[in-house]
Amino acid sequence: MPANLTPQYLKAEAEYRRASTPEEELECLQVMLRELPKHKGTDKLQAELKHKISKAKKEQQLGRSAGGSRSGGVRLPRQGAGRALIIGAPNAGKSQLLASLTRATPEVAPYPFSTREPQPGMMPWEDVMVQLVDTPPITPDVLDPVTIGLIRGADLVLLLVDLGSDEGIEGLQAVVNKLNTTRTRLAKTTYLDENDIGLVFTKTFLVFNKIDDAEAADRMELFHEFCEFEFPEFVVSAEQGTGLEALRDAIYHTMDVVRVYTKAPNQKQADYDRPYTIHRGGTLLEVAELIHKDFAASLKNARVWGSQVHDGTCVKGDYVLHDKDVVELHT
Ligand SMILES: Nc1nc2c(ncn2[C@@H]2O[C@H](COP(=O)(O)OP(=O)(O)OP(=O)(O)O)[C@@H](O)[C@H]2O)c(=O)[nH]1
Ligand SMILES: [Mg+2]
Repeated sequence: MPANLTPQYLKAEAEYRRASTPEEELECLQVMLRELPKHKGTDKLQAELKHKISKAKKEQQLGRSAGGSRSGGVRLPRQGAGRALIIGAPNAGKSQLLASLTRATPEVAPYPFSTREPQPGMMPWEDVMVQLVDTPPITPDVLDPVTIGLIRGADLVLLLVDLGSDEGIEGLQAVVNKLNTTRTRLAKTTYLDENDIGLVFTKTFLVFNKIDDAEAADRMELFHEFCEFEFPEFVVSAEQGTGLEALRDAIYHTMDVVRVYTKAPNQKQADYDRPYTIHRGGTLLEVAELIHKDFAASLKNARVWGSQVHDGTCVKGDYVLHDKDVVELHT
């Protein structure tokens, strides 16, 4: 990706990955093109964006949905500080992981293909929530287009490895190989291919599950002998809880958000029950937008209490927030 991309570009790019209609896609592409710094180094990307825009316009005129990679009309609203998607081969323990990290109650079963639809749950981390989504299994023969759409739009993918079975490594490789035949891939960080922005890479953790199994350690050793993946690795027992707290922390920190508490001008105490979360580097205006669309337009200034400012400092909409800032907005 070229350097000096504006926050607006990056925001539009994230929304582009999540777009579920040609209209949304077109809107994001137009913002990306407008925000892209125009110089020799971005020639290719400019051309690619223009190409995508004209394609999206044509598709819109024809009233067709864009490509086969969208989430197939399934609407799973995003909630909380971000979304991590649980994927893997059949029986790897995906649903058990969702059940152990959230209050959701998916079907956990000792036979494969028990999950048929994506299912969300909210994972608490301190006083905020991250959305986790369980998905149907991926095999050499089966990959639900809905799952592909969800991978594209996720902030993080948790790729589960079944250490409870001798077929676990094979199952994992099948998942990665299957995705490599699509335009949605797993990677160490999230990005779009500069020469082909339809090719999306989503940040992935490799999660070894069922470490409580008697042969799990041997299987993991075998894995490291034969496989090389660049993903950060976690070792857990979703069933018994081993390693889950380290995983929970890493999931939250990957969302790269800060918490902001709001306080009404006539109140002494901030509302500490319900922080807003915005991406690190985000401004006061973004918080105002989260509270209410009209709020951002009418925002005059705000007072801030936090670790980086004197208590009650008066700031404008472009103020960059820090974790646990308290803000009092004035319109
Ligand atoms: N020993 C052990 N068994 C586990 C663990 N996690 C899940 N299991 C078992 O593995 C089996 C499959 O678990 P599920 O969570 O249903 O697996 P899944 O990946 O959702 O399976 P599908 O939805 O069919 O793809 C169940 O019998 C679970 O009890 C674990 O950490 N240790
Ligand atoms: Mg399941």
